[in-house]
Amino acid sequence: MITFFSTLHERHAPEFEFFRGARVPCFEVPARAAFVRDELVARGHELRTPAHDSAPLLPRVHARRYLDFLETAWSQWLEADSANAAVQPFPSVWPVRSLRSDVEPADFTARLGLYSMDNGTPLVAGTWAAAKAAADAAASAAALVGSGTRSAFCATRPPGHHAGADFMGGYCFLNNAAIAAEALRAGGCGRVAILDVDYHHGNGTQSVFYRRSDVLFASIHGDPRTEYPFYLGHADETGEGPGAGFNLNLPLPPGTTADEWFSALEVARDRILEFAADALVVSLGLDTYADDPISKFALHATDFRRLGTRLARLGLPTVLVLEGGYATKELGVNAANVLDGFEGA
Ligand code: OKP
Ligand code: ZN
Repeated sequence: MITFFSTLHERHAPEFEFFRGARVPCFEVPARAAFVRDELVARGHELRTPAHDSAPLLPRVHARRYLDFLETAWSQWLEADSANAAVQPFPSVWPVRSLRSDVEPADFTARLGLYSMDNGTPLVAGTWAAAKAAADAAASAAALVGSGTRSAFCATRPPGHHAGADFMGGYCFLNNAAIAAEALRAGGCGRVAILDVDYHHGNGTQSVFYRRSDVLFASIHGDPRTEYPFYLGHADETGEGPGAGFNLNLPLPPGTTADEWFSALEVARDRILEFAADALVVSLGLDTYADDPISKFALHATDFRRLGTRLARLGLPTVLVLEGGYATKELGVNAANVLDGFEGA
């Protein structure tokens, strides 16, 4: 499968995140994309450097002031104090209910909180370059698929599905799947389905399309009662206004087995077929893997081949974008198994 890959992902390499109040090494690391690239090359998949500029698409998904903040965040951080060059900024205060989010504070950390949903999404000097390259890959894959190629994959990081119109979170900055869907829409696809198979609910993607009927969002994920992102992803979230009925959440409990997971996939598949999508975007998280260090489903390497086969049987032009998956060494085999299952269907 033609796979879009840029070495610019390496520029997003934060050292640590917070876990239980302590600094721990990041789970979302550059080696993830390297393992995926190496396995795809070994199996004969074609790598391409993204050539489409996603800049015109970004405001269709994200708020202008959030994009402006993200693009210049590191220089703003250095302006606050030149000693910040060696420091990872983290938010420590957030505009929750009853606080104002319409006024940008002059304080950098307060602005970072305004544009963040958690303190688990470290930002570094190269974050914008890496996130923009991933968005460019999404735009490039959508352009290729929109012009008649059956499928394309984005072997990119950082991931995107937790990023909303005006916030980062969950290791995500720009919502690559939403950008791919918008690119397909702009290219003439009337109806686009997004299927999110990451272990974590794609709260950002859901929120971007929640009031729209032209983009269906369907997601299978760990129940938000116990799993990140906690505050979205319940089964009763079915869309609003013109989008009523165009959002499908299939939360599953920790410990869900592969057979149970594939039953949920059939429910999602039926809804996508009923929707009569013209194209499919897959938020391909591989953290449903049994040995994933932060997730609690039990899919194995062969299940990812089965997933690829099921995705292909939808019979739709398909863009796949990498989301999570933190069993880093196994990530390449698991991702390549999805692509090979798809192409072998
Ligand atoms: C991103 B994606 C674990 C902290 C978990 C949030 C998880 C983000 C997952 N120590 N932080 O959906 O794979
Ligand atoms: Zn995830």
